[in-house]
Amino acid sequence: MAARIAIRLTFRSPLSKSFSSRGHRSFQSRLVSTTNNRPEFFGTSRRFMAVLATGCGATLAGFVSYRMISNNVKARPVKDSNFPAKKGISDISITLYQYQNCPFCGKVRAFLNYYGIKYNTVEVSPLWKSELSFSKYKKVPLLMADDTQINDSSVIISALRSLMVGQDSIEQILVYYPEITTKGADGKEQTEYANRYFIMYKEAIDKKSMEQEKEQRKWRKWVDNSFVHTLSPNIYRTASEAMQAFEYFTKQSNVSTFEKYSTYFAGPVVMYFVGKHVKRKHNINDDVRQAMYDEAEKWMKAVGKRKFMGGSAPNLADLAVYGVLSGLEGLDTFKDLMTHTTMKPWYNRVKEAVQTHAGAC
Ligand SMILES: N[C@@H](CCC(=O)N[C@@H](CS)C(=O)NCC(=O)O)C(=O)O
Ligand SMILES: *[C@@H]1O[C@H](CO)[C@@H](O)[C@H](O)[C@H]1NC(C)=O
Ligand SMILES: *[C@@H]1O[C@H](CO)[C@@H](O)[C@H](O)[C@H]1NC(C)=O
Repeated sequence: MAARIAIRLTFRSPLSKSFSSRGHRSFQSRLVSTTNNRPEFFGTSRRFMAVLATGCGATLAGFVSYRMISNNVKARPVKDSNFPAKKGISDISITLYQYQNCPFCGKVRAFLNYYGIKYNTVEVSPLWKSELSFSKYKKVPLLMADDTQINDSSVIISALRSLMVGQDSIEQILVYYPEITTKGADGKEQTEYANRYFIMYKEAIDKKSMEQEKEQRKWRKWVDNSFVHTLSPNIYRTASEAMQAFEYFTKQSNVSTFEKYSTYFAGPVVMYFVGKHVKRKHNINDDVRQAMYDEAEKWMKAVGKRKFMGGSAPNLADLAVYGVLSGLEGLDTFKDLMTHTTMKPWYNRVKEAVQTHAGAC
């Protein structure tokens, strides 16, 4: 019985669910709208303005506006009238709930480390997730900014970046990323966040910066929707690689003895099949290594002659690609990726920038 539970629950452990739950969904037509206390804020087909700027203390000029993802989107309830005054990111106590090897968590850590933001981590145990008992949202990463809970890696990054470049408080910024509850084909409710790749600037920027923002959004989205899905079937490609991955992952994260034990034995076998399942689901080429190399080269081609996609410094897309890979160092998948693609010099540049907190200002 214990073994069966372990197998069932292990199926939902670090990499599995994330990789298998992200199909192409259109939530346009299946919205279960939440209540809307401030129709003027996210009125149906109303445009709202996001004014864009670049990095730390850049020059500002110009505007961009965009539509909400769907005309049906309703904002979640907004606290009435006044938001608390803005607290800067260095005055906020940040706690990241994570799995050490979850690619989405690696992305958030890369972001926090690069900008030199101080934070604590809480390692969530993949089997029982007791550390998340306070939350209805049960995935990692989940971040607490003082008492405010932020869910989803890309929302966390966009919201914290918006806090760094704008004048709004974190509470106010989160209004721009409304929760959208959708019903999947299977009838299950799912939570998505609107605008998750948008940075909400409060100042204007020039046309060139606007293009750069657009490119950054495109590739951040590619990381979540494409790149990450080519990694998992590689990690668990063969039974022995699956075993290697589990040894590596259990060594890195501090799960309790029982969990470690059951994860260790049930894990590789289950994950081997998860690898196969994810592959089918996302229609990845038969040669999963090649599929991963191909995606990696797409990224390198997009970076082109630049040092980083962000130019002389990494942008959020650079940090995202680096972040999802950083948890895999030490695995064959990672070594093969570095030797069979042109990625290595770029990867090491980002790594250096992240580890030296080069974005701190
Ligand atoms: N869209 C989410 C995906 C997060 C996600 O799927 N996380 C996985 C771990 S890598 C998870 O918590 N899955 C649920 C589980 O383990 O039960 C994000 O970007 O943060
Ligand atoms: C995160 O999820 C929780 C539910 O557990 C919800 O109460 C909270 O508002 C969400 N945070 C954001 C910023 O949407
Ligand atoms: C695991 O525990 C060890 C020692 O108790 C600690 O040094 C290490 O940072 C922990 N790792 C994680 C991922 O929490």
